[in-house]
This record gives sequence, C-alpha cells and structure tokens, in this order.
Amino acid sequence: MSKFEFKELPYAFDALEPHIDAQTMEVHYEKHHKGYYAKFLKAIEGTEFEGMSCMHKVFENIDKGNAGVRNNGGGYFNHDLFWGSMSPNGGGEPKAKVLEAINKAFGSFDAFKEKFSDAAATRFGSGWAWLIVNKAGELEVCSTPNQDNPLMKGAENVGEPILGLDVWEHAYYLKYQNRRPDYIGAFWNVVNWDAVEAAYEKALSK
Ligand code: MN3
Repeated sequence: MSKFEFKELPYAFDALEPHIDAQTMEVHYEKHHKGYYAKFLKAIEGTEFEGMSCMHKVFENIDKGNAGVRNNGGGYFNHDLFWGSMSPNGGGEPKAKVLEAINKAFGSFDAFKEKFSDAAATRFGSGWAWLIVNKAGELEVCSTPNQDNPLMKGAENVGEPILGLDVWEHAYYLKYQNRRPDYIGAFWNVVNWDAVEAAYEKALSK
C-alpha cells in the first residue's frame, strides 16, 4: 500500500501566516486531508483500484469506482497538490518557463491571475480552481466541483494540474468567513512558483 502514502506537510502549520492561519492549516491537514486518505484506502479495499500503480491510473478509471473512491481519492490527491502549491517563501512571479507559457496562453501574468481568481470565486459551492497543462501542452484555467479534478475521466477540462486552489469553506472559513475573494487574494502571496515550474516541466515530459 506504500504507493498511496500520506505525505508530511512540507512546512509548519503556522508557516503560511498571516495568509493562511495555523488553525485552518492544522484542521485542514490533520482532519480533512487525513480523513479523505483513510476513507480512500477503505474504499479501494478489495477492488481493482487497490492494485493500481498511482493516482493517475485511479482517475483514468474513476468511472468504474463508486462515490467513495471518487470523492476520497480526489480529496487525498488534490490536497497533496494544494500543500505543494504553497510555500512560506512563495508569492511573487512565476519562474521563466511557466511565465512564458502563461504569457502565451493568457496574455499576461495579471490576466492569468484574474482568470484563475475568477474561476475560484465563481465555483458555486465546494470545489477547486486549477491551472492545467492540456493534451496540446498548453496552459488552461478551469475549476471542478467537490473533490473532482482534471485528471478524472469525463472531466470538462482534461489535463495535468500544476497549481490548485481549494475553495471549500473549510479551507478559509475560520479566518475569512464568507469572504472567499479575500482568501483567493491572499493565496497569491504564498504560491510556490518553484513547485509549479517543476510540475510544468514534468507534465510536458509525459
Ligand atoms: Mn480541503
């Protein structure tokens, strides 16, 4: 079962203060994320998913699973990507290759930020905003409901996610209450562009 591991948070709970508060980080990681992971392992027990080599395979075959595999598998994977999308040394501008691709796809970094923020703000209810590398190797912004992601078979926008933002209320309510746009605005101060650059290069090499 080691291929589906529960990774350590790459920084302390209070490392992203004041943008993401310590209490939210702790509950989000220890309760929500860990809960999805435990329920995912339970949901795949004795099924064909148990033998799959990675989450990408799980998502390619998600239509063969039940809601437990989909929701908890998504929750497990999406949060891993989310923690890696942020860093106490984050913020600023994207690194060279991603910046070039962003300029090509969206015109400018500001135009991209606006599009991504809009996708995050207008996702009704719970879900995620994503920056993905599509099949043509181009960048796209999209959002998904619940714990879905762009790797899941049947997704509206298909691609490899390289940046993800959790817009479930549990991700921001303690600090921002109903002010989701403030939380989205704060996110830009902690985006880990080194990780996004690495994920972009990895996605292109596939
Ligand atoms: Mn969450």
